[in-house]
Amino acid sequence: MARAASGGARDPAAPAPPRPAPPRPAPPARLGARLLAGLRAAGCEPRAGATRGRDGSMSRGPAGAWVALGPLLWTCGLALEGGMLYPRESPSRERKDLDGLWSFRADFSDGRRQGFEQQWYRAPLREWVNGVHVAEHEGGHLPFEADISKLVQSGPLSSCRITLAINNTLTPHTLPPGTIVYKTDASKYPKGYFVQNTYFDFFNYAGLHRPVLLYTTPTTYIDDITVTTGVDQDTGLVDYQIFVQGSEHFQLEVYLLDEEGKVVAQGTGSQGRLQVPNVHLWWPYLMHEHPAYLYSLEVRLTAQMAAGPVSDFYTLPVGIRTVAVTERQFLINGKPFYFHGVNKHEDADIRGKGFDWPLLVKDFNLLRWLGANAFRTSHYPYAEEVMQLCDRYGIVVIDESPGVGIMLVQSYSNVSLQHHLEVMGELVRRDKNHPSVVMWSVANEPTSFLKPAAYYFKTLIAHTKALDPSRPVTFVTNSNYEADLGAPYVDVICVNSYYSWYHDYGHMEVIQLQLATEFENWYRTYQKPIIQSEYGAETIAGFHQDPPLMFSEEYQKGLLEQYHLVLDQKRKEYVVGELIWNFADFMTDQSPQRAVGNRKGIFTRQRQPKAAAFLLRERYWKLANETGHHRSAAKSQCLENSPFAL
Ligand code: GCB
Repeated sequence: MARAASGGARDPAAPAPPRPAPPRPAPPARLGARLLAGLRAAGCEPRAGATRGRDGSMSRGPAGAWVALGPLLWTCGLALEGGMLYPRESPSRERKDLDGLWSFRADFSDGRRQGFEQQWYRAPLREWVNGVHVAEHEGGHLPFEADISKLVQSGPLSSCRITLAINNTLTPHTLPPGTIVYKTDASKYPKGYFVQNTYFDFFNYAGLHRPVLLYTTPTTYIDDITVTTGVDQDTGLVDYQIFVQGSEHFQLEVYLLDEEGKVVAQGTGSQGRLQVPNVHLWWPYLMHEHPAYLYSLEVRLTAQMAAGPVSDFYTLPVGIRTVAVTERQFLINGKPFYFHGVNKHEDADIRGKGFDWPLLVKDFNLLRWLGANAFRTSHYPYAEEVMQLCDRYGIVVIDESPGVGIMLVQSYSNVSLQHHLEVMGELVRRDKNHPSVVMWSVANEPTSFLKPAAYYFKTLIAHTKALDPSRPVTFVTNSNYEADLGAPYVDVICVNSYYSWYHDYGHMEVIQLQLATEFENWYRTYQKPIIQSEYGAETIAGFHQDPPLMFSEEYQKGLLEQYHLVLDQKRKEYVVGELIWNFADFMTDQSPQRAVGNRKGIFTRQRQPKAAAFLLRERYWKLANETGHHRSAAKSQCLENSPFAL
């Protein structure tokens, strides 16, 4: 048990004593290999099968037992052990990025279908170090890690081989769900022909999409930190809880530093409350003259081990802010917040879904150019580095799980629900400390009118709230307001609609009536704030038509303008946000409805603006000036001149 578990926050009125210099850390003794998500359990040609380790160590042990115990056992037993702090360098920790080109090996052997015949896809993703199996994980997008201290060799000539086997098959019980369908008509398909079906609209890229990191900690180390924040008049409150692994005998010191590096509060012990007088709150972009204020929480651990003292240091960025929902409003720091932003995808030319810093910086510059203050991580958790930039730039996030395409009745089974609960646990564990995250979304457009959806969403939402009582929870619906069985459990109604796009083609004149009626129906039924979580039109950049025809830039603009007329009325009542579909064009499966991907972006896939980007820019800056709580902001073409440039 942790020692010194009581609060121990210092008197906020007393001046902060100088911090003692960090004690000299003991040499790092524990090596953790962290495979930071991107291990998307989706997407490659199923015929490529699971990628095999170079050592060929794909043998599965007693297959029957695996199938019988299946994902439930693995997710329950393994997924939530320990914390998932982002690996950072510190005086006691080293971090090495293993980015680059790995030796990929697709299986072209005669037995390559074995995996499908024996249903290996029911098993999680696996990882070996120097031929020893160290970890497995089910599901993509969220990080997992393993302690590999005992396996790495020491000495100048030794090398360390890390092997990953990634199984990209989607089943009705994975997230997202999918099905493997065998085509048995011998007149049309060769023997054994099958396809992977999915129920979502983005390309299912295979492989590793995010960094693989190797990092060290001392043998006794800070394993997890949970921070929740509050405000009492002009005093900020930071409640912290720290988990330590490796010893029960340790001391913890905690310092909160402002942006100038000055200690503004300090405490000791595994949990406590820090009080920050004259607090600088974390405000969203364009809601304050100094948005996104981040403090640093420095945690110092010292433990007495048989071999001598051990120290560990970890610094967590902390934004102090509150989030609340009323019948008609979404409040940040007690002030009404209106989401004017976008839905995104992790997608671009060349990189596909792969994480890319320059792309990320470009996207954030475009968001700021646009005057967007929010986005939804449609339709899966984004890389941790994205969330860190949101914290830094004040971009508010609706953090969505990979619960997209939940269509089939089988996907509401207990096996599926158990996995979904586990995934929400992993998501909350990873993103709980980000001030930018203001709401969890457990799913996108499920068949929430099906009978089992009621129990499924009731359980899932209650579980997510229990994991994190500090944030509202939603899922994004496109079901009819009367038929939706999950809506009673959400805090905010998030509705997608495509008036004059997927029906009433070309008839923009019906949008206002249909949209206003829909809002009124939802509000009358639930008295909860509403977000227009998707709307948009497919547009090929450079297509022009007057009068506006579908797929032209003029049609996209015209359709958005019709939506805006209604949004402008209803935002005075209970509509609290609008998120365009989509920030940029993105790749999808091939179909007659998609002309090389989904073209509903207001930017092209190469991040060039369509006419709609300029329209939205006008609107978002106007909204910022109306709804922000600061002196009027002049939008500028060039970010350096912007009052909000960082
Ligand atoms: C939706 C989905 C999104 C699609 C979009 C579209 O409702 O949530 O994933 O890409 O519609 O363009 O059809």
